Amino acid sequence: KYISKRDIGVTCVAFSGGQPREGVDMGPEYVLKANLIQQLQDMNFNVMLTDNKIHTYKEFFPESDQPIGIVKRPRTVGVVNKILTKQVYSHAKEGRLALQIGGDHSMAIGTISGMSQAIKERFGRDLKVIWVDAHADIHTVESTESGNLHGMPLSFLLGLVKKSIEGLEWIEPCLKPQNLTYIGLRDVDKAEKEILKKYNIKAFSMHEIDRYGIGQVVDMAIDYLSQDGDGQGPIHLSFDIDALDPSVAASTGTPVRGGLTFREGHYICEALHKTGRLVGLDMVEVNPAIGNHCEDTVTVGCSLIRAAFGESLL
Ligand code: 4U7
Ligand code: MN
Ligand code: MN
Ligand code: MN
Repeated sequence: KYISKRDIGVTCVAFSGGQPREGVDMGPEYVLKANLIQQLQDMNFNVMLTDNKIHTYKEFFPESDQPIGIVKRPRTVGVVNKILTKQVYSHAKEGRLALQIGGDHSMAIGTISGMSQAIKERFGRDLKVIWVDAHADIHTVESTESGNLHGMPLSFLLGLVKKSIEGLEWIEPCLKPQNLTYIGLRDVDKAEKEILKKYNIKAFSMHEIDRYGIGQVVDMAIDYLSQDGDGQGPIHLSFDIDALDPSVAASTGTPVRGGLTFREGHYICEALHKTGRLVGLDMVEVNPAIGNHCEDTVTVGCSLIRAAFGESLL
């Protein structure tokens, strides 16, 4: 309804500047080598790769990017996301489904900024976001203890801090707290818990998944995001591979035990496809340099993407 069902714009974000570990910038290369584009074409999609290449954005990195307070690489994260915003915007504006392969999760600043702007212009509506992650990624520049921007994208998108920092001032708050829902949380810092409470943000942690099962949790998440207008507003899925249990996806920078099973992760993607409301997907934090069998994590990433775009089991 919102977007062409058969055209996908893929943006490869070979970026690691939002966190300290090397290798997450190789995520896109490995996912493409695992044949994702062909797999999507075999599902009858027209696939357009942004600029026909994997973006490192390195030509745009500032020469010096000293920490501001403890926040690391703010100008680099800023400039990459500014470009990524335009890339995602131009796919969504043309009516393509937008798939972003990461890369660390700071890239959601750009993917959601670009997508929400396009959705606003095309349909006059707000974008809804489902954030699948072990972590809440909602620290502000004031509350962060690590200084890593992959733990902060949502605070910028929600506009939680009035005073921004150099390189990141351009970000427009484009997401309302009531349009965000989490699934899979299990490693949330104290300051983040306070933010979730203060803004009354809906979250389904692993505890709720144990209690109700993934089927009901996904229903509740979608129902929660269906309370305005015709109840059919477009949804963006930001999927951090560390939401999955480390036994399923070990090659990631911040693994946390007690995560989603292979099937629970796929179920989320399948159910969102079935809504017909999915307009954008980020698959992030795959780090092929971590662990001995990174192909396993890469393969799961590819199959989650196919599930979200409608690969059927039968
Ligand atoms: B990811 C953390 F302290 N909260 O702020 C932080 F636990 O995108 C982790 O979800 C952030 O992988 C993880 O650094 C960011 C930490
Ligand atoms: Mn995470
Ligand atoms: Mn994350
Ligand atoms: Mn992580």
